Amino acid sequence: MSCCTMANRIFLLAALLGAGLTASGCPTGDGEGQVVGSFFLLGCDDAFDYGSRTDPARYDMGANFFVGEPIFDERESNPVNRLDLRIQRGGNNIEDVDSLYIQIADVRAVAERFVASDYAGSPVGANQNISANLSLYVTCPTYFSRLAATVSGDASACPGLDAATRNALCESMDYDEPLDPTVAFGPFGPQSSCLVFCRFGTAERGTAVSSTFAIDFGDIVQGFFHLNLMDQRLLVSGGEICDDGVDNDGDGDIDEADCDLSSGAGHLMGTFNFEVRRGQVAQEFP
Ligand SMILES: [Ca+2]
Ligand SMILES: [Ca+2]
Ligand SMILES: [Ca+2]
Repeated sequence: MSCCTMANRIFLLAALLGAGLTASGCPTGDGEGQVVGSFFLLGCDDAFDYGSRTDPARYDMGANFFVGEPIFDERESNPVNRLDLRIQRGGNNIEDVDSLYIQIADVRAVAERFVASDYAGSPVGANQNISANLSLYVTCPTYFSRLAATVSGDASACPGLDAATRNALCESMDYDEPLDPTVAFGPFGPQSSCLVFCRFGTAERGTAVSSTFAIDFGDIVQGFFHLNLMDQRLLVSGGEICDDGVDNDGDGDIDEADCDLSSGAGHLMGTFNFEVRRGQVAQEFP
């Protein structure tokens, strides 16, 4: 971690005393990582499109703000630990930034996968244990929907990844290193929608996961991902989406002619390495 070595803590305490530090001595949002992509988004600002269907635009969030929120969901029969992770540029309210929001519905289920020797990541999509969406209030201010991660019908969400390759990738990952969204990343293919954790709190490969496993404030999360993105409005409409290899409306025909074209699609890739800390709500101007 860039922040939490003892020397850095002392430096930060000296330099930033009273400037919104958390109890651990690190500023809220501290961490490292990248969020880049290649996608199009039509109708950004009346006439302005971000890229086009045939020529997606490159994207770099300039991610520099990383927060997380553990949530204990106390359902009667089956309580479950959830986790929300948020990666942004700057610590403004979500309506004022580009923001990648990753939600884990069942943290223990991710840990169970993580500790397995053949762990190769988790699929990311609307109906998966991990979902993710990208809001773009800076890049595309009039786009009020989101680009959501979705598992494409004709591709496996997570590529094959043997233990040696996975470990080598995790050990050599430089979370500060810029990524090029036009170059293949790690084991991922162009339609992968998958998140591979390199660290997941206290989970340790080869050891059993306790029934109460959770990610808490102060735990480290580290990983890398490749997401297949689609306009969220289309994903929730229940209609047939053209050209995604999925029978979205469940009528038995895949990608039939009576379908809707997405007004935004593409892919996103990235890395993250941070200690889970709560994002403070930015002050509203009086
Ligand atoms: Ca159909
Ligand atoms: Ca149909
Ligand atoms: Ca379809």
